[in-house]
Amino acid sequence: MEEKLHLTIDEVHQLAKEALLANGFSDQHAQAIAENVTSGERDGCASHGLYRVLVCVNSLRSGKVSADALPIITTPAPAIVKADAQGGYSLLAHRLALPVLIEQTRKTGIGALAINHCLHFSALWMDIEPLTEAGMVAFAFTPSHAWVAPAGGNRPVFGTNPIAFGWPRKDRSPFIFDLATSMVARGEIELYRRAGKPIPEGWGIDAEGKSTTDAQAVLDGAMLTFGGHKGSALSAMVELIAGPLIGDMTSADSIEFDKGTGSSPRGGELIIAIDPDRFLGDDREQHFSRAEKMFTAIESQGARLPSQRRYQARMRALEEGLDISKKLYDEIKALSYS
Ligand code: NDP
Ligand code: PYC
Repeated sequence: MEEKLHLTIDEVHQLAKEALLANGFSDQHAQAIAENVTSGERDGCASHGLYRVLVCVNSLRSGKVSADALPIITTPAPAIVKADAQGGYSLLAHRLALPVLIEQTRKTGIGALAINHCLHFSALWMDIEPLTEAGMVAFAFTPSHAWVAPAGGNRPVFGTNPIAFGWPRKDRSPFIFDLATSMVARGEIELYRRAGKPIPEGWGIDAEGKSTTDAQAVLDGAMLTFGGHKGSALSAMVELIAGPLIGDMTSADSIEFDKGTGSSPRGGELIIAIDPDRFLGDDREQHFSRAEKMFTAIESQGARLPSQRRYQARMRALEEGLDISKKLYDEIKALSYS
């Protein structure tokens, strides 16, 4: 049984921020990253929680990410916002560009934010939740590193390429799903490897193309898409719309840039926001009540909505704090002294 430590949410944030600052990240970047990984840990998303501090520091030490880049935000067209992260992590660029995206989308009804030239490690639900809080429908996409074989193939082409979608709900937490187009996020397989546990059958293949439950063999071989050819098509879409369309790298470009350092993927992220008021005007309530009927129909048969697990974990963590792996805690603490 893995040894755990009980921490408050503030202590988790402090642990992350101290390690990031000690390794040279500017206060703005350290704050944005620490807030993000703390939210991941709080919401029960361990693959995109504190564990990512190790990857961020490795990326910095490998010279793959800027510690203090100041993003440049521009609006080249009324519905287009661009955030050039200048080689830093995406999160500060997202933070600075978000109010601009919301303002533009209120004017135009639909708006797109391209975050470019960034390193990206984070869960996408965090990038769209603030848009749903502003009453908007939102989508987010990002490629990663080429780790995933296309359906019918056996060599990596795609990243784990997540897609997130958010729908605002009156007086309730938003409907959000956020899913890798691979069977699982790579971070999940990394957590199995760290725990020395076999992964479920079907998540990936080894370097010879054979199915395996050995986490390391899949990390060295290829991950598989979810839903066979359907996940493969969606993954290709993410490569295209959050790569070439916005003038940025594909997952294949990103892994080449990485040069085997194990750093976070480099590339872009596309976020699309829609203001329902521009479609519906005064009829919003009437039409949104139909959405609520659909959510009720799902839940009334015992099925759950995506994100419900996260929201429950969030409530628990806010009330009781969090149990953190002691091994991970020690590794992050050690980053400040090594
Ligand atoms: P999961 O397969 O665990 O979950 C995907 C989605 O399905 C979540 O919204 C989840 O909600 C929901 N869900 C899970 N089980 C059920 C169920 N039984 N009924 C209804 N809904 C369900 O996540 P992934 O492994 O696909 O991805 C994990 C994270 O990794 C994502 O946040 C993603 O953004 C991130 N990621 C980031 C990448 C990057 O490059 N930055 C690359 C790849 C992934 P809930 O959370 O409530 O369980
Ligand atoms: O877990 O697949 C993943 C991932 C890639 C980049 C950030 N997370």
